[in-house]
Amino acid sequence: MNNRSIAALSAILLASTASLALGCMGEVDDTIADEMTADEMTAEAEQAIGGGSCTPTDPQRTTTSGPKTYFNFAASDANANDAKAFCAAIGGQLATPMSSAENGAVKSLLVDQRTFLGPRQLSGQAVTSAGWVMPNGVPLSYSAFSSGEPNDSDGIEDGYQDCSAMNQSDGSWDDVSCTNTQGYDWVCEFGGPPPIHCGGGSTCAIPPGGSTYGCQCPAGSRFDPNINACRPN
Ligand SMILES: [Ca+2]
Ligand SMILES: [Ca+2]
Repeated sequence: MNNRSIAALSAILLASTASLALGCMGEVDDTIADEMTADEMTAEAEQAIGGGSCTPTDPQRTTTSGPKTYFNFAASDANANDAKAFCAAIGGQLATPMSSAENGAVKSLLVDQRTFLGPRQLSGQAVTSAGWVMPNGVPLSYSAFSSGEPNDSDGIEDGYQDCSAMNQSDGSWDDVSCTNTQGYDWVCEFGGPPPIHCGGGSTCAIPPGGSTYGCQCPAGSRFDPNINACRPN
């Protein structure tokens, strides 16, 4: 959540508080209170602030291109599906260059031979070049596959290579397996504010029942994004 969002939320909470106060004084404007109590709004705000805004692993390198920020993570035993899930859990997506400038920004981050990217191929295609989409399912408007790629390894499309990776040597792409652990790095991209490093006694973790990382605080305290730290309840 950015500062503007926090300011807007604060304004809503203030308006709600004012309505409740007026309600106590016998006024009739309790519309907002009817829809959601102040406690419920506060709980919802804190939940929103805590989700999807941090990364549990520091990126190896970072850069920007236009409004996008890119984080390069070194892989241990991740495959392309793991990398996709990780980027989503920290509030971004696997890097999906949409121009030569963005492709160059991603290439500038690479420190190992291969790095997973976001483009992937829908299943059931007849040819190796068909059905390539961005992580949101929209067909690619830009690609930088090497000559002879995508080839599904042997030129016959049978779903073996339906994910993509960038070659460090020249920034070109190759289609690769989504499930094989290949020791590749991966780059996540963020269209808005990138995730932060949790500070002030907080830890970046996925809360029980959640799906995205957020700064979590020990019992008896809560995370305050304005100071990036835990403070007592
Ligand atoms: Ca394929
Ligand atoms: Ca290939």
